[in-house]
Formats: sequence, structure tokens, C-alpha cells
Amino acid sequence: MTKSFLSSFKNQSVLAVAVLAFSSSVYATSGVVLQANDFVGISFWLISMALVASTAFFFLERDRVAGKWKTSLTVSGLVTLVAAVHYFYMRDVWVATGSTPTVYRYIDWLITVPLLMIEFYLILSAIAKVPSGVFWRLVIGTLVMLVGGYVGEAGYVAPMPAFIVGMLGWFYILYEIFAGEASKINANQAPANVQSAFKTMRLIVTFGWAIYPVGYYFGYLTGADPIESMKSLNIVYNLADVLNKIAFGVIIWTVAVSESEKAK
Ligand SMILES: *C/C=C(C)/C=C/C=C(C)/C=C/C1=C(C)CCCC1(C)C
Repeated sequence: MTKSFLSSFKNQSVLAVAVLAFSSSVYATSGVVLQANDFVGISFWLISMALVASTAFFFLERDRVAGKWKTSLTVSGLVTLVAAVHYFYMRDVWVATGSTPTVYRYIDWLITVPLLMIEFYLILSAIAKVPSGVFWRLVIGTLVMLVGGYVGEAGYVAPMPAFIVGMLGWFYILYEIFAGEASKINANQAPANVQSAFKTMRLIVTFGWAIYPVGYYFGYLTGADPIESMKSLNIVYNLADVLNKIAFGVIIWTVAVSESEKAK
């Protein structure tokens, strides 16, 4: 009886997501409620819910794809899961204090950006043998980018030099995926639709990720009113996350489903 009850949860991720949704109500205890004119706060709420729904979607859709694509969907779900939990905290900080939740934001990025880099690696690994050096170089670029951004936003270093260091890390990642080993493996060995997925992901890392330094610019480098700057920063980062976490996962899902149907 117990056994059949448990196995009726074909996918335990359903449970995980239910727990997550429940725990979100626990976090929302700041005592201050969301105001109808707090559009930044509203964006935090909308996106935290979209992230929960995406997590459920990616985990459940694992059942539909061929074995070698399952890990990619798992990683997409982990990205949105980790981000969802951070958004619960970030929206509370914003709603309760009206200030930028820098620490939570960067802890989230520190986990989710390397996971996104792993996605690149997995997409290529599904069809070719990829040296692990590719992966480590992408991780190093990521760390330089994020440490630069963090010391600038947290006030340890002046915003401009920190920004430049962060930009160098990002340029290094772009170099690796456009001209380095990862791009060569893709061009020489990948089948057509993986190549097109790789190219789309590359566009995301170029244009989707470019939204973050734009947010930083509006947040710290324009000399505008500090409260307005803080609002722009958070709105821009939040919108960027929709594209780079949810849409990115959906692209991978699309390729995984079409490749799996073909193999049948
Ligand atoms: C899910 C979160 C993602 C994909 C976050 C990405 C963050 C960036 C691409 C941040 C980039 C930055 C620079 C390129 C310059 C320095 C400031 C940063 C950290 C905002």
C-alpha cells in the first residue's frame, strides 16, 4: 500500500517542488506586505513564481527525453530551483527594506552561472568527447566576472575598476565559446540541430548576459538619484534572469525533445 502510494509519485521531483512552494510561504514573514505601486517588488514576486513553475516543468519533462539528455534537463531544473529559493529571500529584502539584496543575488549567481556553464559542456558532451579543460576555463572566466561584480556592488572596490575586471572575465568566456576549443568541437563534430542550439546559447551568453552589465551601469555608474538607480538595477537584473535562466532552459528542452523524438 505504502509502496504503491510512493511509486504513484512517478517523479519525486513533484514532491521536491511541493516542499519548495510550501517553504516559500515560510520565508514571506517580514511583516511588510507588497505594495501595489512597488513594481520592483512585484517583479521579484512574479519571477520567483515563474522559477518554481519552470523547475517543476524541467524535472517532469525529464521522463520524455532520451537518457543522454536527462542530465541537461536536471541541470536546468537545478538552476531555476536554486534561483527560486534566492528570489524568495531577495523579494523579502526588497519588500521589507527597499534596498538591493546584493549578497543573495551573488550567492545565487555563484551557483547558477557555473551550472549554466555545465550546460554548455553537457550539450557538447552529448555528441562529442570534450576535454575537461574547456569546462574549467569557463568556470575561471565566470569567477573573475562575479568576484569583480561583487566587490564593486558590495562597496569593497570603487564601482568602475571592479566593473572592468568583471567585463574581462565575461570577455574571456566569450572568447572561449566563439574562438576557443568549445567552439571548434561544436563546429567540427556536432550534428546540425546541436550546432544551432550551441549557437543560440552563444547568443544568450552574448546578448542575454550583456543585460547584467547594463544593469550594473544604471545601478552605479550614471550618477543618478541613488533610489532610482537601485530600482533600475533590480528591474534589469530580474528581467535578465527570466531570459537567462528560464528561456535558456527552454531552449535546451526544445533540442532535447526534438533529438529524442528523432532517435525513436
Ligand atoms: C542566472 C544568472 C546569470 C546568468 C548571471 C549572469 C551575470 C553576469 C553575466 C554578470 C556580469 C557582470 C559583468 C559582465 C561586469 C561586472 C558586473 C557583472 C557581474 C554584473
